[in-house]
Amino acid sequence: MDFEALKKYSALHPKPAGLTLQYGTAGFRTRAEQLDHIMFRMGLLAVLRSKALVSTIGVMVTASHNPEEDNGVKLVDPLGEMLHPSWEEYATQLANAEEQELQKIITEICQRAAVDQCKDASVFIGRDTRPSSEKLSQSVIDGISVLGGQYHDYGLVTTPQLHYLVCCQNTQGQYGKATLEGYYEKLSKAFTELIKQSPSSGDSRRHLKIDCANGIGALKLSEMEPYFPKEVLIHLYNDGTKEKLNHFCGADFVKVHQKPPRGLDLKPNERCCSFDGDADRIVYYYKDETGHFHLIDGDKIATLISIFLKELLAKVGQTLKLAVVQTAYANGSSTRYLEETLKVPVHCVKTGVKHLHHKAQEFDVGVYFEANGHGTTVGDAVSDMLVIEAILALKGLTVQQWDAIYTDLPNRLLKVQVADRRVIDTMDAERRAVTPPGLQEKIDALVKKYKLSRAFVRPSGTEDVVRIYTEADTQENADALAHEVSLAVYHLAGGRGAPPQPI
Ligand code: 16G
Ligand code: MG
Repeated sequence: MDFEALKKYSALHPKPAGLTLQYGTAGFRTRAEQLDHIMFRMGLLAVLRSKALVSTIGVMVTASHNPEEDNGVKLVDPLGEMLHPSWEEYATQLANAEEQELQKIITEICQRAAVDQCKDASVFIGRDTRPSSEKLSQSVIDGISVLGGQYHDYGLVTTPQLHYLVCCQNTQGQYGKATLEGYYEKLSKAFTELIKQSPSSGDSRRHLKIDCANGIGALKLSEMEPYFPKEVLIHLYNDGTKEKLNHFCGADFVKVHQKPPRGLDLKPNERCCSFDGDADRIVYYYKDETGHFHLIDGDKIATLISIFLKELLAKVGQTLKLAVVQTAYANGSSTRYLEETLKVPVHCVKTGVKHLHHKAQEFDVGVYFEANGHGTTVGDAVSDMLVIEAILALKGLTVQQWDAIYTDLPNRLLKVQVADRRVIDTMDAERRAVTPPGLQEKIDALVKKYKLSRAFVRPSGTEDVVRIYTEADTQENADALAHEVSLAVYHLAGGRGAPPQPI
């Protein structure tokens, strides 16, 4: 390795003094102006990972649903999966090293991870539409180049497209062609085959309104449109030409606020969906005749897909093992429906796609979704949308009928600022708090006061806050319980600022 060049180039990507960042649930994420050195260093790390596995590695520059001013970066492993957790620690070490320590840290990683420095390195790069993304991806390229790695810059792509491209490359094309055209062809071919079998095909066109969060999804869906079968008509909103990314729109906004995005004119009973800023999340929704908004989240998407797959397996007389993987945020009604009515085993794991993905791999057919709309492959809003549209067409279901499969329990999500969120440690897939002492006992006592209730708290992996989730028989009770739990967190876990106010 040319450590002189490393010294020279790392000085061009200086680390702001005193800044420490963690490789979190989905990589590094913070204000864009703090990330230049991180990008350069993740270029370095991608080269090391590529040499260690003798495979192509992906680097995606995006901050997903965060505000436009933020940015972030995550690494993609050879089969299009999230970076293996054993390397997250190396990422954090490299990110936080002082400039003069970089050489030492790289040498250490090479030793600990048995990196053969003589191997070639190959990295695929992609980025979202944020104004800061292009320059930041150049810094990734500097990091790759300084360690002698080869790269292919795919430019503007969705996060799942980069995952796909990396997987194709490492399976020598078995998974598909490592081009965007290959991605569009693969998905639309599968979709066309499926929808051909639907009873209504030919006589009616399916309309779908899509809120693209003013992000990359709009660009890529327009590119893909010519590949769609003529039965499907998509209408794109929030395409990024007028408004800011994720601003009052996108899957996260719709899920958190339980209301339609700005910029999409919602007519009664029309089927609509929202992507997030890098198009790896999707939620559906509609408005009924009385103007009432109905959210169809990741749990209901998982349920629809499971019903379909279960019927399919029964039809072909297969005894393959089907299971659904959820997190603690899954609505209690969805879990009950899946287990008791559909009789499909459900597993609960920690928040974050990598945990769900890992668990799902234990079954012949594993369906996984987070309530927030991340699911199936590494979460691909486009492929998820296509599978949903195909299933609805095949089963002849309207959006209202889909929604009526079960009724969500009223719920509330809150966050509380504390001095150090690490004082909260959890177990049982984040459903119980082990520390601070007394907190779980207090939550248990509060939960007992309400019907059909449930509550848990966990430190966020992406923001400096503690998250609180509650469910109960009525919205008033879910809100009251959430408020009481937030007070308990505030008092027992070192709350900062003014105490939480009732909702
Ligand atoms: C990240 C995760 C997402 C998770 C969220 C939780 C991926 C690709 N993304 O966005 O799955 O739901 O973090 O955020 O894994 P939190 O820890 O702040 O609640
Ligand atoms: Mg995302």
